Amino acid sequence: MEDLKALELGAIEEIGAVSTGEELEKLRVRLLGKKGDITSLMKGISKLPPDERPKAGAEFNKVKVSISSAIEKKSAAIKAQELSARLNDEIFDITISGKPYGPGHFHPSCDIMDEFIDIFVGLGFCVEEGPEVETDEYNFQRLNFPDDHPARDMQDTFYLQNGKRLLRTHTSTVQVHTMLKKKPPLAVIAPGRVYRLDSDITHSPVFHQVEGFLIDKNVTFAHLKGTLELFVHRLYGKNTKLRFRPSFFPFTEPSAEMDISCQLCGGKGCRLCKGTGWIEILGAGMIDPNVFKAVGYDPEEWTGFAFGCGIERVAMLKYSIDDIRLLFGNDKRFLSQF
Ligand code: FA5
Repeated sequence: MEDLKALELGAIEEIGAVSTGEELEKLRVRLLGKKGDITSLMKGISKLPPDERPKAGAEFNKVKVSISSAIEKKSAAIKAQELSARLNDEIFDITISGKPYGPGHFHPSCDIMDEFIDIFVGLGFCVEEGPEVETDEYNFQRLNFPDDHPARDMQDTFYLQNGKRLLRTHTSTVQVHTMLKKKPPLAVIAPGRVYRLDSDITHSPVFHQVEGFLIDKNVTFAHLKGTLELFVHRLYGKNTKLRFRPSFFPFTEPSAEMDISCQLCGGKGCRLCKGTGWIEILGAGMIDPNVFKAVGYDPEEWTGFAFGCGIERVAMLKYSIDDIRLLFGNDKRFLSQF
């Protein structure tokens, strides 16, 4: 106990004499650290008779608290001293003009989204939105994805709450929400953020889609093709070629994917289009009768087309961007080019 008292007095004296933060930190480690003076002295407790140990332990704790608080006080005093020295030394010229900030502008993905919406609103479509956190029912079941259907694997899903909820993998969910809320005829576009476990130069784990669907009597694939052709020619110019490839989506029958000629290489083949000259921008098709049944529409009476398009892909093609990740990096050197 005498050694402990001596250590405490010595420590308080040394703390008082320290003049920099660095010295204080070294002293703290020497006194209170794992291999410090107090820890070494504490080892002696085990040699005491058992009935004296609790009292000795309590004494050690008191000394630790007293040294820690002396260090804290000293640290605050040193910081205050350093600040006042800096304030005295530094010259701050308030007459120097600040760094100029240029006017901001929209992100290229927002520009494309707005242009997309404008084109379709001009065609009489109205805008609907849906939640980003969804249930299996809206993302899959009501879109005719039966349980364990292999098409579920095409969309690598981020699940939440042990699979009870998920981050929507596509904006086709808004088809279901809208059909449950409204009666046909309908012409809707649904822009929004979607999520997939996917990452490379043309795939991002979070990206934007615009869903479009039109439900009326006697709608045919020709209406779908005509609408998309008009959209592509408005957005990219009349010389842009487009092609449809047969595909599969559980919620459309027949289904197709639409490619447009690569704007980066003019169709010759490059890194972006993986040498093919074409880039896929959307999936589309005629709404499957099972989707109508799942929302209570009569499939004998109503027909419709739907499509879902990746906004970043469209932006990449329009502005010849060869890596989708640039659109999410928020590097001002990149963004200032638009
Ligand atoms: C779908 O998501 C369907 N819901 C589209 C659809 C809607 C089909 C209505 C039929 C009717 P797909 O998984 O192919 O389909 O994605 C559609 C588009 O999203 C792709 O063409 C592509 O442009 C874009 N896309 C897909 N995955 C990514 C990703 N990880 N990063 C960026 N864009 C992506």
